[in-house]
Amino acid sequence: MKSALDKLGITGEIGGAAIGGVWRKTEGKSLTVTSPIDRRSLGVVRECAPADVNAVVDAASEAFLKWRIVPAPRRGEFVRRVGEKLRQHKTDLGEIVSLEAGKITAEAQGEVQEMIDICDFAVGLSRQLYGLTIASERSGHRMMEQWHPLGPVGVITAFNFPVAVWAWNAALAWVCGDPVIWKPSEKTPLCAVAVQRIVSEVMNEMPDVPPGIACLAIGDRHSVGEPLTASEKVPLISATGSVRMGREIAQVVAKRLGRSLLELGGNNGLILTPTADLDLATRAIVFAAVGTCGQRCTSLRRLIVHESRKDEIMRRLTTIYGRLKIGDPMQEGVLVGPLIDEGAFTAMEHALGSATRAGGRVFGGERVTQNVPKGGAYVHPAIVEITPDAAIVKEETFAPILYVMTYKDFQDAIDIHNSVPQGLSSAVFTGDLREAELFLSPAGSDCGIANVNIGTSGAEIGGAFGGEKQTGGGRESGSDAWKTYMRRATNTINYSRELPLAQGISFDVGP
Ligand code: UN1
Repeated sequence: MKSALDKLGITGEIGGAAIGGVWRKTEGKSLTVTSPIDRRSLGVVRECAPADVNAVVDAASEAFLKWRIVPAPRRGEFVRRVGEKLRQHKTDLGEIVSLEAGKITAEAQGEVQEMIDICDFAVGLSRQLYGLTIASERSGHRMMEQWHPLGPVGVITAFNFPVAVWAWNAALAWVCGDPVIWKPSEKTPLCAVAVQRIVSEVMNEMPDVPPGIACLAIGDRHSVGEPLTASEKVPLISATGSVRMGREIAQVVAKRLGRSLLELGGNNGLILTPTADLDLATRAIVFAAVGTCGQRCTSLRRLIVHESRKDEIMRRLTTIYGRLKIGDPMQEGVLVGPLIDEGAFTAMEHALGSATRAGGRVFGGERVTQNVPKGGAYVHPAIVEITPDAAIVKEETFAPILYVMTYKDFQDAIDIHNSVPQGLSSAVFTGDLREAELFLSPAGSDCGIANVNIGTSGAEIGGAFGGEKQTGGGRESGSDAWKTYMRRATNTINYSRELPLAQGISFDVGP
C-alpha cells in the first residue's frame, strides 16, 4: 500500500522552493526531516539560499500584477477548488501532519478540517470585500472606500499547526488578490510540500491562475526568514511563533514601514468559579492542557481556581492524568503524542525545575519510556500547584504543564489572570451571569479571545484569531481579519460643476 508521503509525492530529495507546481533546484543546505514519533527519517529537502528566496519573491511580485485584476469571486473559485482538493486528501494530509508534527490522528484531521473551513469562509468572503460609502460634506460629491489587493504576503508558520495557519492566511490572501510566499517551520517542511502539491493540482485545472500566487520557500531564519522579511516587495509579513521571533520580525518590517501580523506566544488562563459545572470544566481543562501535548498557542497553562473547589478539581484532574494514554499518536485511543523534539523536553524540565524552586508542588512531568515508540520525547503531562507570582508562571513553556493557583474573590482572579505579559486566549467557567459578563467586559480578560464555559483552545475559524500584549496584536482567520490583507483606498468623486474645497476653505486663484 502506498504511504501518505508517497501519495503526495514526497520522495527523493525535494527542492526547497516552489512557484506553483514548478519546483526549483535550490542552493541551500540539505535538511533531513525526522518524525517526532520515533525519529525515523521521513524525507530530505534541499533548503533555499537567499538567492532562491529572491527568485520566489520576484515570481510572486509578477503574479500579483495579474492576480490583482482577476475578479475576486473568480479568485474565490480557485480557493473553492483548493478546499475540494483538501477534502479529497484529508486523510493523507492528516497522516503527514501526525508523522511530522506528532499530533494524534483526531487532532491532525481536525487541523486539515480547519483548512477546509477557512477555504469555505474565504469563498463567501470573495463576494463580500465591502467598502463603505460615506456622506461627503460637499454638495455634488460622493465619498467611498474600496479595498484593493495589497501585494505578496510572506507567511511564516510554526511546527505546531503546520498546515492550518498557512491556510488561514493563504485562503484570505488569495481572495483578497495577494500572492502567498510560505516559509514553513524547518521542523515540518514536508507538510508544506504536501500542501503545495495539492494546490498545484488545482493550478493544473485552472491554467489562467498565475503559479506565482502560491510560493514555497523552505529554510531557516537566515536563509529564508531574513531575506523574506526584509524585502520591500513583500508588504505584509504574517508570522506565527515565539515572542523572540516576533520582536525581530516586527523590527525588520517596521524599519521598512511594512505591515506585520503577529501571532506569538500565549499563556492562557482559565478561571474556575464556585458555580462552575465541574464536569464540563474538567473535560475542557484536560483537552486544553494536554491536547497537542500542550503545544498549541492556545493551550491552557494556568488554572485559577476558587479556593473552595481546588481539592475537588485537583482530585479529578490527577485521576484523569493518571490514566491518559500516552504514546504513538497514530494509535487508536492515544490522547497524548510526543513533544516535537528533545529541545522541548529540556524546556519542560527547566520549567518544572524553576517551579519546584519557587515552591511549586509538581504532579507528573516525568519522561515516559515504556510502551511508547523508541526515540520520541514522550512525557506525562504535569500539574503544578504554585502561587501566581512565581516567575515561571509568567512564561510560556511549549509543553503540557498546567499551573494551578487559587483565588478568594473574583476580582483577584481577574487580576491574576491578567498579570502575565501574553494575551492570547482565556476562559471562565461560571454559572453566574455577573461573573461571565465581567470577564468579557473592558475590565475583564485582556486577551484577544475570551470564552465562557469553553476552554482556551480549539477556536473556530469564523472568529478573528489572535491576541494582545506580547501575543503581538495580529488577527487572522475569520471576522474582518481580511482587511489586513488589503489596502484601503478612500475615493472622493465630484459630480458637480463646482470645485468646493473641504473645510469651507476659499482659495481664489481667479478665473
Ligand atoms: C496555534 O496554536 O498556533 O484555537 C493555533 C486553536 C486552534 C489554532 C491554534 N484553532 O487551538
